[in-house]
Amino acid sequence: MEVKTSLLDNMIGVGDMVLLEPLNEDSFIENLRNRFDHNEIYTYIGSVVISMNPYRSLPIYTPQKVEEYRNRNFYELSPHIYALADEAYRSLRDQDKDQCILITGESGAGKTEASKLVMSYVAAVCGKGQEVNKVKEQLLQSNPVLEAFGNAKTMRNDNSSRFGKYMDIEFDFKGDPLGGVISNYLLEKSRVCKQPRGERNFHIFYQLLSGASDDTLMKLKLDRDFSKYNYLSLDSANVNGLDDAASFRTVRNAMQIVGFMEAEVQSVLELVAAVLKLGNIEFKPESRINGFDESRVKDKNGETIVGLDNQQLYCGTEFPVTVHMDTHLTFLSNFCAYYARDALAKNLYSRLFSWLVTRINESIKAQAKTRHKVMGVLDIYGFEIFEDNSFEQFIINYCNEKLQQIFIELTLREEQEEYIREDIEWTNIEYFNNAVICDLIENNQNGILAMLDEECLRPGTVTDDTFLDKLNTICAEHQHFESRLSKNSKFLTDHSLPHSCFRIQHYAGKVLYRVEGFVDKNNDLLYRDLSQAMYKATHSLMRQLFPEGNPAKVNLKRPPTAGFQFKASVGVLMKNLQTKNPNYIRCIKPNDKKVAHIFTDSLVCHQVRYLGLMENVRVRRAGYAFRQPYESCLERYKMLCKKTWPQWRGPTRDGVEVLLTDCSVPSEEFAYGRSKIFIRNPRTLFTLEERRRACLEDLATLIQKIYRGWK
Ligand code: AOV
Ligand code: MG
Repeated sequence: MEVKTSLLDNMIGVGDMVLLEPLNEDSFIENLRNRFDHNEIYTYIGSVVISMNPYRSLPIYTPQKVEEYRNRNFYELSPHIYALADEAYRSLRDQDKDQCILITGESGAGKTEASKLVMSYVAAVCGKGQEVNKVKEQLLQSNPVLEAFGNAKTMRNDNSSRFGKYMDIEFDFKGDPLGGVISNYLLEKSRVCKQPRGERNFHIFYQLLSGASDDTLMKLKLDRDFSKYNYLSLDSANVNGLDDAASFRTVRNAMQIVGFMEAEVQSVLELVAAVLKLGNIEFKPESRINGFDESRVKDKNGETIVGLDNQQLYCGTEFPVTVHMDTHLTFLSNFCAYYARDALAKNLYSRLFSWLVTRINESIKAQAKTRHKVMGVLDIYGFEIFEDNSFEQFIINYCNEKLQQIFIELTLREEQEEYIREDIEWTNIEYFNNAVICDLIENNQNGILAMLDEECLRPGTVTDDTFLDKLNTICAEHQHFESRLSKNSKFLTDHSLPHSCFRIQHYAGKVLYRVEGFVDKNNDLLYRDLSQAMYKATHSLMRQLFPEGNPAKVNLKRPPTAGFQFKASVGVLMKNLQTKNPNYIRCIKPNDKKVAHIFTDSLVCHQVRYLGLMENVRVRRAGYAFRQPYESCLERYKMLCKKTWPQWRGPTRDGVEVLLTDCSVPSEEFAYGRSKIFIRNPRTLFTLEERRRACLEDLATLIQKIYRGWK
C-alpha cells in the first residue's frame, strides 16, 4: 500500500534524520542547509526537534497551522514545533503523563521564541471558556513582563534572557489549564551597573525612559535622555528593530492583564527609577588619613530617591558601620564607596525581579481545584563563550552542562538501557558523557564551586588570586584530583593561560574564565547599614525587599553564597525534570550576524557536534525508531485483523504477533521485547496508521448508512 505522509513525500531533503542516507556529518549538515534554504527550519531526530533560527518571521505559526497539527500523529505532517507541542499536550491529557519541554542551544539560537511558540500552541488547542481564557492570557502575558526586566541586548542576541526560567503549567483532568508556577534562576545582576561594550542594560530602563508619558517621568523625576544616567550604556542604546516605547506599552498592558494593581505598577517603576538614580550618586575623595583615602558623596543636594532618607543612604555608602560582619568606624575609600553603591543597586534590582516573579506567581497560581497534570517549560540562558568570561558565564555554562547531562542520561543512556531491559540485541554506541565536567564543578569536596565557597568563608585576606592559587595548588597536590583535573581532564592547564585565568573544556568548547570578581560575586554581600537604610524607607515595596534590614531581626548568620544557592536550585530543577516525560527542542543558530538567509557551515557543524546530534541519530538508527507497550499497540490496531477484533483473548504479546503477521509486515521490521513491541522504521508505523484511518472511515460510513436506514 502506498503511504502518503508529508514526512516522506514532497519533502525538502529528509524530515527525520533517522531516515538520512548515507548518514555522516556532511550529509547531516547538508540536509539542514537544504531544508533551511527552503524555509523548512524544523527537522526531527525521532522525537527530538531540531530548530534552526530563521531570523525572520515565517508564515508558519498561523491559526490554520495550529488546526493542521492539532490531534495529528507526530510523524504525519512535516516537522514542526507544533507537532512536538501537540504530542506533549496529548500525552499529558490522554495518557496522564507529566511532561517537560527542554529547550537547549546557545545564546541566540531561538530557545525563548521556541518556548513561547509551545506555550501559545498549547493555549490555542486546550479548552475555552471565560475562566480558562483568563488563565491562558495571564500565563502568556507573564512573558513580556519578565522579558522586559530580565532580558537585554547582548552581542549574541538582541533579546537575550539574562535569567533562567522554568514554568510549570498545571492542567485539570480535562486538559484545561488551571494556572502555573514560575521559578527563576540567577539573574545576571552585574549588568545593572556595567554592560560590556556593544551591549545594553535590561530593557525596562530604556522602555521606561522612551515610553512613559511626560507626566509619569515628571513624577518619577526622570529625564528622557539616556545619557543622563551613568548606568545606561550609550554606544548601543538604540537597537535596530526594537521599539522601546511600544514595548513599554505592551509591558504595562501585560502587567495589568497579569493582575498588577495600578499602585503596584507605580511602585515597581519607582524602584526602577531609584536604581537609575543610585547610579548617579558620585563620590569624591575627601582626605587621606593614615594613608587611606576617604570618600564623601559629591552632591548631597542631588536628586532624592523615592521613599529614602538621603542622609541615611549617603551615610550607608560613606561609612557603613558594619563591613563584612566586622565593625569599622571609618569612612570608606573612594573605591569602596562606589562598590557599596553598586552592590546596593544590583541587590535592589535583582530583588525587585524576584519580587515580580513571586507577584506573577500569586496571580497565575491554580485556584482551589486540584491539579491533575503538569507541563514544565524550561528556557534557560544558553551556553556562552565570550572573550572575557566571568562568574556569570561560569554559572550559566554549568547549568548548560547539567542540561546536557540530563539529555544524555534520558535520551542516549536510557535508550541503550531500555534495549537491555527489554532483552533486545544492542550494539554499543560510544558517546561523550559530560558527567566528569559536572563533577569538576559541583563535587562537594573539591569541585570548583566548593573551593570557591571555602575560600569565601576563610578568615584572613581572600582575593580572586588566592582562590585561583587554591584551584591550581589542589590540582598539583592531590594525586587523585590531579588525574581528574590535568592532562586528560577538563581543567586545562597550559602555558598559554593568561594571568588570573583558568580554562575548562566544556562539552560545547573550551572556555577561559577570568577569576576577577569571582569571590565578590559569590559572596554577594551587602553592607548591613545599607539594608537598614532601605528597610527604613517609607516606600513599602522597598522595605519589603530588604527584610534583613529590620534591626529587630538581625541575623548574624552568613547568607548562603550565590554559587551554593544556584547549585542547590539547579539540583532541585534536575530532580523535578527527571520525574517528567522529556520532549526536546535543540536550537541551532545558523550564523553569527543575526541575519536571515545565511547558513554558516562551520558554525552549524560546531553546534551539531557539541549537542551530540550525530550520536543521537546513531542511537535511534542502531535500533528501532518506535516502541510501544503490547497493550497499547493491540488496542490501537486490533481492528486491522479479524483474529484480534473486537477482542483478543490470549496474552497481549501473542495478540500483537498475530496482528502483525496478519498485516503482512516483514518480520525484520519488528523485535519483540519483554513488555514492548519495537518497530524499526517509521514507514511501517505510517502504514499501520494509514490502514487504521481507512478502517475508521469505513466504519463511520457504515454507521451513517445504518442510521439513515433506520430513519
Ligand atoms: P535564545 O533564547 O536562544 O538566546 P531567542 O529565542 O531570544 O534566543 O532568539 C533570538 C532571536 O532570533 C529572536 O529575538 C528572534 O528575532 C529570532 N528568532 C528565534 N526563533 C525564531 C523563529 N522561530 N522565527 C523567527 N525568528 C526567530 V539567550 O536567551 O541569548 O541564550 O540567553
Ligand atoms: Mg532566551
